[in-house]
Amino acid sequence: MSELDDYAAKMAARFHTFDQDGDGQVTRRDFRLMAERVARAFDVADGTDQAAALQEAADRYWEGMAALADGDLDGRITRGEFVGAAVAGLHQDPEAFTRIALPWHRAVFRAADHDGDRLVTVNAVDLMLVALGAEPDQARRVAAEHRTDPTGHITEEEILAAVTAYYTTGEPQRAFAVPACRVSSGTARHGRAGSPGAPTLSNGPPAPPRAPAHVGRNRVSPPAPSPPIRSHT
Ligand SMILES: [Ca+2]
Ligand SMILES: [Ca+2]
Repeated sequence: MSELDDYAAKMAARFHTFDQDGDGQVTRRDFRLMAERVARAFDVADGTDQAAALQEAADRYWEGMAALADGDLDGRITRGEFVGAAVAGLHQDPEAFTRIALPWHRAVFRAADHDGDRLVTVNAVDLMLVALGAEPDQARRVAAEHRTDPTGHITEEEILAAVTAYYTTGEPQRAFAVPACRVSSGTARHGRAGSPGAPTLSNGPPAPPRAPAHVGRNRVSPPAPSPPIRSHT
């Protein structure tokens, strides 16, 4: 598979984590549910500035993705549109990522960062991942792979750099399996979602109900088939 195919497969695997209500399409409601889930995970009370910041960031993220993805402008993003949007709008384009998705990830980090020092614990990153749809065992492993500072904390910069790499490159998904559905990318790398050249999913088996890593692995470690896992027992 090419780097682009790897990327598209990774995004196809993520679709169900965005489809929070499980109706097979992503809508503004799903993004708002995602914000509510993060708020609950970090005890962000309704009516606070932080709750509003999460909702606003989620709305912004939805609007950015919809502008890229919603080819028929019906307010719903299908899996194919979602993958097409990520390929056409985020892949290899950190500036687009910064505009569309980074505010959301920053808001999630800040919800987790109770004291506002831009540092969070490994456990907080674990909770963040689970709130975003990762399975607990996988979230724990990915959280533990992050580079920590001398005090054992993970910086905001580390998290946002990892998330940017995750969404803009075909870096392999180590912590989560990529489903077996194939994506034909053709020459559509710069094509708009829904256009004739946009990538489409083949009729492969559906993505299994598992959540890939949302934030990245430790980018300073060499790739290893069985990365060391910090014991949480
Ligand atoms: Ca949905
Ligand atoms: Ca903190």
